[in-house]
Amino acid sequence: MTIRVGLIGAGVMGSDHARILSTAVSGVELSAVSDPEAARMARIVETFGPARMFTDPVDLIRDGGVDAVLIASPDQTHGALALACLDVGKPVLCEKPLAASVEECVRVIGKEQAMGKRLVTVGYMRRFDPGYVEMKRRLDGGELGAALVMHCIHRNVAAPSFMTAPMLITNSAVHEIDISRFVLGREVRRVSVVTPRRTRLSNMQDPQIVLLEMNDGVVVDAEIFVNAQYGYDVRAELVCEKGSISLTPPHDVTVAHSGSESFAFPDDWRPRFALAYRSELQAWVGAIGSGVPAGASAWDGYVATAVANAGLKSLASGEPTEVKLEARPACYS
Ligand code: ISE
Repeated sequence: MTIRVGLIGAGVMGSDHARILSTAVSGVELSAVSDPEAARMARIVETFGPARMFTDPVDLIRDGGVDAVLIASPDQTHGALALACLDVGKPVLCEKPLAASVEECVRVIGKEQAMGKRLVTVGYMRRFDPGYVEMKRRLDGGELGAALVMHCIHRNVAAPSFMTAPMLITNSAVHEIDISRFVLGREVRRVSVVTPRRTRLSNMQDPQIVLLEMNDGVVVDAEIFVNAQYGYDVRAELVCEKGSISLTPPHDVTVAHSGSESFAFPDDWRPRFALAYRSELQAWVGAIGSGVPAGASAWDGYVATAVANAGLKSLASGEPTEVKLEARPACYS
């Protein structure tokens, strides 16, 4: 059976998802695309083959030729579009964040729970990155003892013009929020955002240090620096009682030349997490076929947004902020 996917959003991520779906994922066909800009839709159709074009994303969601929906539109549109997918009972992979507000996330969870069916997956692709998967496997194996501290680094080359200081948390640090929950298997109880000296190459608070206190006492520190200039660089080291587990940068070669050995950093997250994106999409398509969910759930999407929002309060107040979560519905355990 071929799953006909409708893609909402033909920007950077939408185009990349279109490429991966059309070239690297089996059992799927890109059947429709929606974007406010006709030229961007046309580029996807020209490059990746015939797909119907919709100006209104809700028309795409309701269309009989679309079995499942991939949302890659701007962050603030995610929640309403995910709800529209649930209205018609279609599986949806929603790019992170699930929704900008906690209230909207709660509406998605409530609706999914009432339907009695897991239809929403959130695109926290790092859960499919071989490095983080192995980090979790080694921690769960127990040979290194209990986790104590997780150090994370998340650096982008240069922030797009629409990026704001709060977005370092809601758009970038949400990945560390999600992946630390995934690796450690714990919830975040308190968030503090520390603001170091600012780079002169940006007019917002950049970098920021996001500190997550997990409910078993593990502390996660994440440096988020979105104008780091030199390359896209994501690192993590999990310090345990009897050793530590570090991600190794996934490059194909190192080059020895002129007295030094080096490797190249990617420009952004697409090459760095290429394998993760591909596995995430393949797992999503497989899960639609099998009915067994894979990847981050709507609950995970809700928690990431709730923790990020606590981070926003801490950024504004300078104080640590407690995270208060709803009770987890049984369908997400
Ligand atoms: C972007 O939206 C992403 O999701 C990337 O993975 C992240 O590294 C980047 O900081 C975000 O702006």
